Amino acid sequence: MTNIDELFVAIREGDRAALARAITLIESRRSDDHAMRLELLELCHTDSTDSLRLAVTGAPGVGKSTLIEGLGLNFIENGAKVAVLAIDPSSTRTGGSILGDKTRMTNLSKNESAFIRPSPSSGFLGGVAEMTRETILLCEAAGYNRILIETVGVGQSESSVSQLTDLVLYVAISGAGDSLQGIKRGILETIHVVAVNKNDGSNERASASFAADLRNSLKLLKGSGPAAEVLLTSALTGNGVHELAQTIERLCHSLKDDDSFQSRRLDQRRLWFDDAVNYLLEQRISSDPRLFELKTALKGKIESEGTNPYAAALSLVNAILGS
Ligand SMILES: Nc1nc2c(ncn2[C@@H]2O[C@H](COP(=O)(O)OP(=O)(O)O)[C@@H](O)[C@H]2O)c(=O)[nH]1
Ligand SMILES: [Mg+2]
Repeated sequence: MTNIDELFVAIREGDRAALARAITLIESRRSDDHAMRLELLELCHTDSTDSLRLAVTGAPGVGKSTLIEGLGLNFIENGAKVAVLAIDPSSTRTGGSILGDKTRMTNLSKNESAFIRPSPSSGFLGGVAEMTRETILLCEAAGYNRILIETVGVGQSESSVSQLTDLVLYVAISGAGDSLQGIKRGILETIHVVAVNKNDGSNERASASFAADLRNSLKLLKGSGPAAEVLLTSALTGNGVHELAQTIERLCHSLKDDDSFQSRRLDQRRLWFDDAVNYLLEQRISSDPRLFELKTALKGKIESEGTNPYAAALSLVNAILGS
């Protein structure tokens, strides 16, 4: 039996093993851990406003992890504490990417001021978001003030990660078909900074013209608002990484100077509430065989008997309320 108060004190004191244990507790999702989880979250409740939550997204292999190592070390040089959460939806299947991510960040992982947590997404709907929100709060309670969240830029993960973060960094490379057309529109609008990475060796010319194209397209797309900034980086040589870190810090400051930072966080807290209600209702249903059977039966009726979905939902909700 874990003593949550003791665990929390250890987290606050910067004990990384304690933080790792707490995250494991959050991720376990065992129903008998439910009370402990809640207790832990209550303790971490205060939303840290001196932190920056940065999403780092982009296709596999573009250099996100390598760039995070460089960015993280830059932030640390400026006095920050850096937590890296790598969420890879594909890693539950292959297991490979997570190992890859770790080896790309050897210097960062050796640094006293860094905490790296590769997390396979647990696979259930909304799982990435739910677990990550709680993990962010734990890291902030432990004093980490630069939270970098790496996700693979495919599928749903990147749009949900923008709902958990203050800024979104998109990592792209020239060629490889990774043009603007390849980026889904809804995602493009959530991006604050683009790093055109692998700007080294024979790639340099193509990178520069790709970056220019991106700047033009992003300007058109944004209309009157500020367009996402495009920077050239080489995570391998380190060129441009310091400038990228500075740009991110500058954007962070300007967001905090007006209301947008706080209002975005508030929107995210509202969304968390909605997601949590849905999640808890789902849990209630799946932990009660009678409700679970009713739900399955109602779904069957929608398919086979043409039952009205609204009416079916109403009878399920009534059954939950009456149970
Ligand atoms: N030439 C070059 N290679 C890079 C650069 N950044 C990363 N790589 C290499 O690209 C591969 C994938 O990098 P990784 O950081 O794991 O990409 P991720 O899948 O986006 O996290 C590795 O072999 C890196 O060494 C860069 O700026 N230039
Ligand atoms: Mg990676």
